[in-house]
Amino acid sequence: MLLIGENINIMNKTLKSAMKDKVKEPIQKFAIESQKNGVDYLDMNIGPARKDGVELIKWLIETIREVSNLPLSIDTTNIDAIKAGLEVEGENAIINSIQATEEKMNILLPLMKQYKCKCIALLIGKEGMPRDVNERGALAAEFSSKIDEMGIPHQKVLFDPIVLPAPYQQDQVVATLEFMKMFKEMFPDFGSTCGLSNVSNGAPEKLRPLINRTYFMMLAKYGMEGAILDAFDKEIIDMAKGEKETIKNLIWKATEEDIKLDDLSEEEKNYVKTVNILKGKSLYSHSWLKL
Ligand code: THG
Repeated sequence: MLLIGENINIMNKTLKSAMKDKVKEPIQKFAIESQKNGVDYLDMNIGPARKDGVELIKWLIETIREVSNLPLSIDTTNIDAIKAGLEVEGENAIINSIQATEEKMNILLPLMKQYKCKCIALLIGKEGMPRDVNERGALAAEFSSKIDEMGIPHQKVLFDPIVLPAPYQQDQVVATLEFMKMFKEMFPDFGSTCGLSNVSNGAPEKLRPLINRTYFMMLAKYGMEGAILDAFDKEIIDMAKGEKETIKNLIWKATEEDIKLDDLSEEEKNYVKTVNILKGKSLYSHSWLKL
């Protein structure tokens, strides 16, 4: 599993002001904590960063490099900022991300080739978010043929099938699972990843880790090879590293068949109920564990 810590992101209020005022300490604290918990990469999410993106990404890399040697994922749509990041980090970096539009692929794939780095291929096309499994498949096919045209090795590309929030778009949560079922067969030597925490956006804060962990294991059952995830949730990292075998097996079983709740512990019941939401068997509501 390739684990990318999501926590250095401009949506976080503390880090947003730290990035604005160039205060290193909170960012370094997040980097140290993420590395301690065992992620493989750190995502630097600076949003669109239309102004000052170049300066910001350079400063962020410098700041992180004082405390961590983990490779970095450059998460922005600002092309100059991506270039500036690659200039420093070279082939160790991941471009997060490249959308499946002619314009983005034509600009970013040559950069990827030049720096020999990895990229995340985001399954969003010129018409925006995919609406079902077939649209995801069509976008992946377009991306894949462009990659071959450019002579880029498949191993350098991590497909992101787009994870959407269960509280608002439960059908898309199911569609992404369905897509993963056929992904490995259609695109055997490409990698995969996803913005895992999207799935629990809008759910009660305390229950988000339960949703994230459950969905990650369900995706993994169908071949998902990593995620951009909450590095402060030590349990999800342990699970990804195979240290929660019993829970993982229960999640896998519940993904395939309907399981009786009667003989299960409280913790096990919660995982099975959450699987039932994420596979579309029960309708999402904030109180799904109480039903
Ligand atoms: N695919 C790819 N990259 C991505 C995403 C994706 N990058 C951004 C995002 N989606 C993944 N990263 C996050 C980071 C934070 C949260 C969700 C996804 C998150 N944060 C809390 C919130 O917004 O409520 C708390 C913010 C905070 O305090 O940190 O949920 O899909 N390729």
